Amino acid sequence: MKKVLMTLVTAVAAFLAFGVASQKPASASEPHYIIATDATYAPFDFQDKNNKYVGIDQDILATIAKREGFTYELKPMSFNAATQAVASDQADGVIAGMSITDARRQVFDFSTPYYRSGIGWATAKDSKIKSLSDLKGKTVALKTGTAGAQYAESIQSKYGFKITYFSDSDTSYRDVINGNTAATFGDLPVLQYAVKNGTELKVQNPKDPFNAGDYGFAVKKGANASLLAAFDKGFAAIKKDGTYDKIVNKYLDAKASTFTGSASDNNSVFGILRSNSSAFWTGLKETLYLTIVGIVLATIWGLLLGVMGVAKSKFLRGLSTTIIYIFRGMPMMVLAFFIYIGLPGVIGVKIPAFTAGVLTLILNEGAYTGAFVRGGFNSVDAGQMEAARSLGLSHSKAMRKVIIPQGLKLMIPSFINQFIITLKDTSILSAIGILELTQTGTLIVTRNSQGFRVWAIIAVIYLIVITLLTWLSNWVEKRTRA
Ligand code: ASN
Repeated sequence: MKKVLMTLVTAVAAFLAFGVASQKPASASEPHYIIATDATYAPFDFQDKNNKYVGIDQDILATIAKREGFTYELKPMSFNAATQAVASDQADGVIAGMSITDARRQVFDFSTPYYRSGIGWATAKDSKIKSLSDLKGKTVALKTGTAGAQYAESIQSKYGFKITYFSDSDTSYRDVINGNTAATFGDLPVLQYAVKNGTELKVQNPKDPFNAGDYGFAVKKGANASLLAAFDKGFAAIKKDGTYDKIVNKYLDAKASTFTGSASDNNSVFGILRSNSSAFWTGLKETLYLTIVGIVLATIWGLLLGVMGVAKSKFLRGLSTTIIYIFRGMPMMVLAFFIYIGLPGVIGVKIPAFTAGVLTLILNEGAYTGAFVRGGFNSVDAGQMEAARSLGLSHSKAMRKVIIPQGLKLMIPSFINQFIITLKDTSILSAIGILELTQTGTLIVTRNSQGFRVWAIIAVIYLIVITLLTWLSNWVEKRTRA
């Protein structure tokens, strides 16, 4: 038991060290920052056909960083998670077409305003809805945590509509187009760019946005003053020398196909696979990496919890039951947000997304493993223990030599099941910005709007990997039986 515990502690320590080390250290001459973004927000932040982060925001940031001599690592996630990451010190700044509002000024310091925006609302092209009053009794699609959502919430009771939330703009647009919801509220320039490039929506207030305002780059209030100052300084310079206008025009004047690729790249499963092969591959590698590390560490932790669950000591049994109870009862997404967004604010240490993801897997999957391991040991016939003890074996020796080997065999199918669940659960970790397979799919869909094909491809990739994992597990099972 002690040995297992030591192995676990060492593995976790090594792993955490790796996570921290993989963050590029800041050098004295070139400060390094982590910048959160919402990479589903064309024309401001999105991935182009080469899976490179582009857009007005991204070009502005890259140009300013070069001018002002800082480097950064981008963390793409939902807008809501991106702002929370900055508020909890997980990221140093956020650039995401973020409206400067009074409420946000309580939490963030904003740069010089860099783009005029405001809230628009849109319906399906052929919708009969013409005014906000027509929304009575209907449902509108909103993007969580955005200024557009806040505006719609503020007029909800006046106009009597219901609300459904999504974590990215494209999904809310699709929901309206598919007829599930009647309208969506969002930033006018983003809606207009989508419509211009073929999204079948009708913007109802193209000339007069609600709550007109500006976008700003943001850092946590009172923190990262030098990053904000560098941004402002660089911004003033690129505004003056015309670079800013060039960047804006590059995106507003261009056809989306410049960034999204040709029709043949997007109109067939084969085309999508070919043009995004490196993105799919990178996403798959991340999923596999998370799965392997997650399975190994969660299994060790689960075995430990299971053994504790059948220990002689009442305290150890109680501890195991409590840990299993807490982490099995907590939705995995909540746990991931708690570790990634909640914890760093309290302990004052940045937790890299990958580390947070693996900790989530260890705690969640480990709890399930612990429960079936405990059950497996308990289901070994009580007579076996009695027989072993009557032969003079101590309790711990009887456990090690008689109960555990038999119990483990009983548990093999449960282990295989849990490995498959772990693989699938890694997709939940896309919410904290880990660029695994599911997040890769989201970024591709927001660019090419080919939801059916892209999600079919992703589903098939998961199925293939799960099949391989099942084969491997069954092979191992047969060997252990032999
Ligand atoms: N425009 C949104 C806001 O400021 C941000 C976004 O959706 N990326 O709330």
